[in-house]
Amino acid sequence: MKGCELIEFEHHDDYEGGLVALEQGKEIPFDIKRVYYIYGTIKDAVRGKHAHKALKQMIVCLAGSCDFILDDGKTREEITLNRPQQGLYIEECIWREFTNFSPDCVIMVIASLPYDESDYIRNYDDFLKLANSGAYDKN
Ligand code: T46
Repeated sequence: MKGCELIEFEHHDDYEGGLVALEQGKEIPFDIKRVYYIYGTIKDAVRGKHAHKALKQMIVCLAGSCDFILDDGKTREEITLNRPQQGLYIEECIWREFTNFSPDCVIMVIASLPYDESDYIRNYDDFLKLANSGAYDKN
């Protein structure tokens, strides 16, 4: 789906363990303005249920697993995140929901903008109108 990409990060593994490095301008294709993480989420919680007007994010499941449902206003895709060596890159105007959290799930999100409630589109009908208006058509 345009506007979303599952990215495999370079990882440095040896018998002692693994390491992934994320740098602005390399693995992270935007200036980093914020990092947050989500943990201790109950299995059947459904988080997200919104899109963003301008925010781009790289989402990494550092431990455990969860499922992301991604929607560009025309199609829906489901992606399981369960490895810290990969990141889900999501651009603006993509509806996301995430659920089916394992008890140990920790999600780290690297974001292109500071937190701003006015950047959220929380109504699905408003999202559909915007997504299908052509304003966010991706090349
Ligand atoms: C997204 C998914 C993956 C803040 O105060 N600062 C922040 O940077 C964020 C992200 C949230 N908050 C507050 C706002 C709410 O009172 O934390 C509370 C939970 O936020 P929200 O309901 O937006 O969280 P999620 O897990 O539904 O969604 C978050 C991000 O908001 C969203 O952009 O893509 O994680």
